[in-house]
Amino acid sequence: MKRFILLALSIVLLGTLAFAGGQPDDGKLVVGFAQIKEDSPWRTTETNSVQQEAERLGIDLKLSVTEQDGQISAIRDFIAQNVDGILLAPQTRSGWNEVLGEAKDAGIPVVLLDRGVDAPEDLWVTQISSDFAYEGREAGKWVAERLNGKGKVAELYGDPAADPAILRSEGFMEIMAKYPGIEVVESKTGEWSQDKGRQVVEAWLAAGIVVDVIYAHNDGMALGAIDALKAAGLNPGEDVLIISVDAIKAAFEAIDRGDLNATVECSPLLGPLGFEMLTKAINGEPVDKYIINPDALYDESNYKDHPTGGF
Ligand code: GYE
Repeated sequence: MKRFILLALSIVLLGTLAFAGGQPDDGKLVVGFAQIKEDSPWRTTETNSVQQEAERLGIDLKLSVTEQDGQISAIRDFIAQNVDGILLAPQTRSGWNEVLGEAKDAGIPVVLLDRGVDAPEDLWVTQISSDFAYEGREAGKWVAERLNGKGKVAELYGDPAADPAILRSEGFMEIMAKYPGIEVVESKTGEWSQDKGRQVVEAWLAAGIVVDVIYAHNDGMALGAIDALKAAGLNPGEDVLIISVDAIKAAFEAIDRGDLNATVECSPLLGPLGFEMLTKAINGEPVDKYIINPDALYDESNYKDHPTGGF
């Protein structure tokens, strides 16, 4: 009988040790990914990039896809599960200080994907993203050249609280300020979505607002603008020029049809860099605070040169 009790106790003890820290100790890294809930090809491509890289590396990925409040809850769940690291695509710039402080106190490194936050830099390892102000400046230079320095522009804004929208607008306006003959007559959020982008342009048309160019912070809203212009009997890409950002496949298809004029690339393929930097941080190795993906502008003249035909 004594032997049986000893055997039972040793099994319980071994089992407990094996699950120390709340995870099966199979040697696999466990990473939580707090992704933004957003119905867009860009976001889906980014999620797939992270999932495929986790599979390739044999990492146990806990994926959560929610609005920002849900992202904060998800990070707290990841901390409770004692994950080894966290990937976060922060929906907006603010509201992260407390939960990122909790992750830091728990000794869990956080890598920011595709957007920045206004939280102190010691609360996160690195931001891996495009240079959004550069994207805005490139779009502004293209518009100035196409308008020959004179005309009216309307801006379809992303989420006004989101890092890429704020910086894409700042970069664009920095260039527009150099051309007194160009007037930005409208700027309204299309909330990153094709449907909302369409609604905004429909309202501009109904109000009799006439512009030469629409600058959209992402391809989704640009596609909505195209829908609205066509419904009004106008020729997008001719009557009204359209430039956007992201370089998703649908944007290149629209350029091919003559509906869209240009898009500035913004790569969503952040999985490999995300895990490379998170693994370095987990191993206590130094990581640059900002890791910027290079971007390029594609228009009618060079879109067929894109290596993959868009994301
Ligand atoms: O440009 C847009 C999505 O954060 C850079 O998010 C990303 C942006 C991207 O809504 O399509």
